[in-house]
Amino acid sequence: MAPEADSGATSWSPLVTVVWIDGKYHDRDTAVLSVFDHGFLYGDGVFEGIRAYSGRLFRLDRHLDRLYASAKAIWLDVPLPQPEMAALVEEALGRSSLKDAYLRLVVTRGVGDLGLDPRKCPKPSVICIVDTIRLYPADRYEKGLTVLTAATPINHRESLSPRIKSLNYLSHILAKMEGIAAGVDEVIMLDAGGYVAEASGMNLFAVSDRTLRTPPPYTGILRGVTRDAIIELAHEANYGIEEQPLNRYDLYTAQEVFLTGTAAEIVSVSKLDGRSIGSGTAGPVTRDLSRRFRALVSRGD
Ligand code: PXG
Repeated sequence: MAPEADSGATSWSPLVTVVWIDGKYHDRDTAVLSVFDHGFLYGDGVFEGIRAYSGRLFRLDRHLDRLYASAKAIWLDVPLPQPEMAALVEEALGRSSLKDAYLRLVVTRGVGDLGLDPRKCPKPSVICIVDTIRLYPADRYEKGLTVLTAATPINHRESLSPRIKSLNYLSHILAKMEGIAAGVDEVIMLDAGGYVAEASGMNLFAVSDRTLRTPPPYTGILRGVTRDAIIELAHEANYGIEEQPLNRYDLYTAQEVFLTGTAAEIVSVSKLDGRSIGSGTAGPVTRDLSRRFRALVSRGD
């Protein structure tokens, strides 16, 4: 696929935000979608959030594998093969002057009629946004986040599976709003059975005695690309890893708790539901894994 240039995107201009929509490039102001797109009308679609470090996309293939799996699960045919999607994402990044970037890749059911019947949407929409993201102020990476357990659980795994990275984030947004209303930085969500699931857009780890514990994806959480990278790094560093269901007690009594995600990277939890976790600042294992993660992303593998 050779996407055509559009809307003043000349090769020499210092572009920052770049948006590719169904074959055309736009800047932030001209990047618009139809109000009849079912991604907008019904949240009918899937997405990925991908980071680039020094101009290199971090684990693009893993993100694309998950995107195509999410699409399969919602019975959506992505209108271009995975290698072409990879080339398009690389090209969109190259169009931006950003070297450290955050990319949002979205595939929706496409433009249709009112009425949720997806047969009225002949062509899925594909969108790739190249921009930046910052979830927390820099000092939170030193001090850790204050966190609350939200009353809103994640979706049931047999309803809208949390393993699908879909455009339906309402339960996570409602949980996030509970945290905002309570004046904390972040929330932890439980699953329908009361086990600890994940944060509003991050996976979670508890650390005690050099062993990391984290919920397994099959119980119904998103299998994070950052989570997998941390598990690999922890193996290399000879930490124990246990993927097992956790409850709040396990977090309250852990020496360290940290969260992982593409946008947030690795950030520790200093307080959960009023209890200080460990020393109350980023602990030694979290710091060690953060250092290793920085080295990994700068190596780019
Ligand atoms: N759980 C959920 C529900 C997520 O949405 C993660 C875990 C972490 O997965 P990765 O693959 O990123 O390690 C996510 C990812 C945002 C934002 O805009 C959210 C995510 C990723 C990027 C940006 O808040 N969520």
